Amino acid sequence: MQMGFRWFGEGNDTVTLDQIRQIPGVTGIVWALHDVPAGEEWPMDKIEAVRDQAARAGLNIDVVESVNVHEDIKLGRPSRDGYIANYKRTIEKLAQVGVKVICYNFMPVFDWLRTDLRKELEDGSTALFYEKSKIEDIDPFELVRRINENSALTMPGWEPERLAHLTALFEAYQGVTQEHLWDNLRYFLSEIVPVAERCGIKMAIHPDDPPWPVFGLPRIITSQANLRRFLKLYDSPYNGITLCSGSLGANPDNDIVAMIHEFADRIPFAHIRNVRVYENGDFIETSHRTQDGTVDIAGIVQAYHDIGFTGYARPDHGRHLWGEQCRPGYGLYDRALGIMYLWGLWDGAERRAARERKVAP
Ligand code: CS2
Ligand code: MN
Repeated sequence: MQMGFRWFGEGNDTVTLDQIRQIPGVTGIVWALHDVPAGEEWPMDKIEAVRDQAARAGLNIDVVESVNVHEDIKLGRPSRDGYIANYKRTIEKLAQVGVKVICYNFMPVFDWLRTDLRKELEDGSTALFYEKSKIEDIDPFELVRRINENSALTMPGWEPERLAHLTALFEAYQGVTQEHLWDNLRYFLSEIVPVAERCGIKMAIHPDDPPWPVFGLPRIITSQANLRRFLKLYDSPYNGITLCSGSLGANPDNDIVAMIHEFADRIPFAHIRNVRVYENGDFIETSHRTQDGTVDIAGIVQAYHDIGFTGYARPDHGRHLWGEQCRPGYGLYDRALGIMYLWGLWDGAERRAARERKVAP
């Protein structure tokens, strides 16, 4: 297991590369050009600038998260071919600087969706929170109307200045079913994966977060059965998964350990984090420790060890601790603590395996 740490770039992250290099066992950053809009080709000089910054800190740039997919590709619009051509050129450029894995997602309109970015936990720390009743069974056009009338009703991602843009996207997705989205994903993969194969880059789709449809928008990367279907859309080791325990774990029916075993050779990148799911379906992000949430993090790390996982991993969202001012979910402290917990589990698994090898006849 190779450990990375997400970094949003110089001037765009409260965490510095010097801090990251001091977290035990971290060998690389998980990075992206966050100022390049989805659909545009990444400029080589900007890619090289990140490569040089990371190299100065002794960190690799093997994993990119994310090269975002333009909505026209997800919608299957004729203009998708131009955006796909840009995507291919970005893959080729990333190969030139030694990138090994590209994470991306295929969620319409929103990336991760929460109702509160700083909900207080019992210990006074804060974390990302999802309140089901605020999102589910709500007509998005009705929500836009309500926020327009009373801006205090707003939620993360629904800031008044984004409402016109959101409305246009919701209109575009009307009538787009899950089956349409599967078709558009297949088309995208059939174009992209051959290029990735040629470049030696593994594509790794991130599951939908939360893993169910929201606001009437289709979502498909949500469960073990759907991941199986996804892998069959294009059968290649270069068409893989970013297995995110926190995203999938928001649905307690998802058995992450079983997924690690079933998809063992198709997981180039692991996101490991915990969530606590409440009986009413709300969930909050917690520390990475198994006992603090409902996701079996100890079992997950053991499963990665059992399959001989040599891919990349990172802690995922953390809580905001000790008064830290940071990007929601992406502070230094809780993710660094998370890494030490993950290494503790991993090293324990190594010791057990070595002992078992010794006593074996
Ligand atoms: C995060 C995502 O929600 C999560 O678990 O890891 O924000 C992730 O970074 C992107 O969806 C990947 O494209
Ligand atoms: Mn994730």
